[in-house]
Amino acid sequence: MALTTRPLANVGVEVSGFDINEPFSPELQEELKSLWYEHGILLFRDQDITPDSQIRFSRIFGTLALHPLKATRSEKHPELFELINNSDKDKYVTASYKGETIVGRLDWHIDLHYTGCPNHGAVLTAVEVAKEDGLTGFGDLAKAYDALDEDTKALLAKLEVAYSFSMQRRHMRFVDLEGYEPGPFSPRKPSDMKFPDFPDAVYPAVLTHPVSGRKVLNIVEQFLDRVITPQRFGISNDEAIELLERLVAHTKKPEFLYYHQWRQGDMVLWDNWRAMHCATGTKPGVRRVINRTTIEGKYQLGRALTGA
Ligand SMILES: O=C(O)CCC(=O)C(=O)O
Ligand SMILES: [Fe+2]
Repeated sequence: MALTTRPLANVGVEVSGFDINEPFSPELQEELKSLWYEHGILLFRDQDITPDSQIRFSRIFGTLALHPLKATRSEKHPELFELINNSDKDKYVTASYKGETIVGRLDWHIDLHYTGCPNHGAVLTAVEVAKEDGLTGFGDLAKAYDALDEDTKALLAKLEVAYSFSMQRRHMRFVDLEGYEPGPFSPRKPSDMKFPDFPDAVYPAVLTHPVSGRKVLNIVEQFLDRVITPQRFGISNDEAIELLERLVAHTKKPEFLYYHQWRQGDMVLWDNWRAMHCATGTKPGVRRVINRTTIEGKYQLGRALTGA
C-alpha cells in the first residue's frame, strides 16, 4: 500500500491509500508509526471497521490498555470501550451552557493527565454518527509550543504545573465557566461515579516527547490548577495565574485546532503525548456511538504529589 497524506484544517493529516482489512506488512506498520509521530493526528476515511480490525490496527502503535472499569468491559473485546450518547448514563454528563442543554461535552484535555502517566494515544471509530453536533476537537500542542515567543519559552523551561483531578467543572480554574450550570445529576465527587480519587499530578510546563523528541506545551485547560512555587522563578502567584490564562488561550487559537465531524467509516488516531482533544457534545436524545481503543502510556511524564 502506498500511503499519501493531505493536511486537515490547521493540524493533523488525512491518510489515503490505506485499507484496514489488508495485511499490515512491517514496512506499512513503520510508515504508519512515523506518520503518527510526524503529525500527531491521523484521519482515515471510508474504512470497513469491526471491533477486531480496530484492535488489530491499534496494536501497531503499542500495547492496548483495558478499560479501568471492569464492569464496562465487554467479555469479547476487553480492549474496546464504547462512548455512547443517548443512553441511561446521559444524565450524569448533561449540563447547561449559556442556556443550552448539552450531553457529553468535554473541555480540552489530555487523557489521564491527572495521573502523571497519560496513555500514549487512542483510536476512535464511528459506529453511529450523530445527525448534528458530536464533533471531536484535536489541538496540536507541539505546534502551539513552536509558536511561542522566546521569552515565554525560556520562562516555561523552568516551570512546573499541577493538574488537580475534580468531578466538578465549576471547580476548575482555567475552563470557561461563563453561562455554565451543572445538571441535576452531575457528579460532585469521584466516588459518586465509582472513580478513584487522585492526588495532584505535577509536570514540566514543557514536555519533551519521549519518542520524537519534540517540545510539547503541556498546558491544557481541564484540571489545570497552578504553577508550582512561582516565586522561586521570579514571578508572583498573580503573574503565574495570568501566564496560565494566556497560555490556555494560546492553545485554543484556531491555527492549532482541528474539529472532526464524524462520517460513517471514519477512524481517528491521535498521539496523547502531543495533542489535546475535546468533545462538543450533542443535544439531548441524539444518538452517537464511538468505539475507542487505547494505547498504553509507558512513561511517567509527571509525578503524583503525595507528600511522600
Ligand atoms: O467523544 C469524543 O469525541 C471524545 C471523547 C474523549 O475525550 C476520549 O475518547 O478520550
Ligand atoms: Fe479524552
